Amino acid sequence: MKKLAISTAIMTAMIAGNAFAAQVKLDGEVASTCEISTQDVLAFGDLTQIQTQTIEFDVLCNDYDGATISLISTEGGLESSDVEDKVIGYDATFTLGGEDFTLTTGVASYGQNDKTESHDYSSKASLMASGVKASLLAVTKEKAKWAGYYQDQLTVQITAN
Ligand SMILES: [Ca+2]
Ligand SMILES: [Ca+2]
Repeated sequence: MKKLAISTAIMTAMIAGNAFAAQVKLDGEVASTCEISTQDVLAFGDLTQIQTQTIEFDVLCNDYDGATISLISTEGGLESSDVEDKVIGYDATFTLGGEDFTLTTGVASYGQNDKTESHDYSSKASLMASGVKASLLAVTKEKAKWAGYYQDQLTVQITAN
C-alpha cells in the first residue's frame, strides 16, 4: 500500500508539470529480543557436605534501557521430600558484566515459597544487546543431616526495562 501511494504521488507531479512535494515516509524496525538461556544443570550431589556449583547463561536483550533480572526460588531452598518447607538453604549469586546480586534462601532452614531477588542491569544495556555470558554461583549453607531427596526450581527471568 505504501509503495502504491508514492508512485501515485510521482505520477501526479509529472502530469501537473509544476512544483510538487511528495512526502516520503522512511522507517525501519529492529525486533525486540530479550532472552536468557542455559544448557547447564545445577546438581549439588551429596548434601552432607557444603557444595558449590556454577552454571553459565547466554543473555541477549536489545532494549536501550537494559533489563531487570530476577532469581525466583520455588521452594526457597532445597526442600526435603519428607518435610514440607524444611530446606537446605543456598545462596545463588548471579553475575553479568562484573555486576552481581544474590538470592539468599533457607534462612533458619525454612523455605519461603517463591523467594525472589531482582537486579536492574540498565548499566549493562550495551553488553546485553551484543549478547553476553552470565554466571550463577550457588553454594549450600549447611550440611544436611536427614536422609531424603531435596529439590528446588530456580527461575532466572529477564524483563526488558
Ligand atoms: Ca525500554
Ligand atoms: Ca515449599
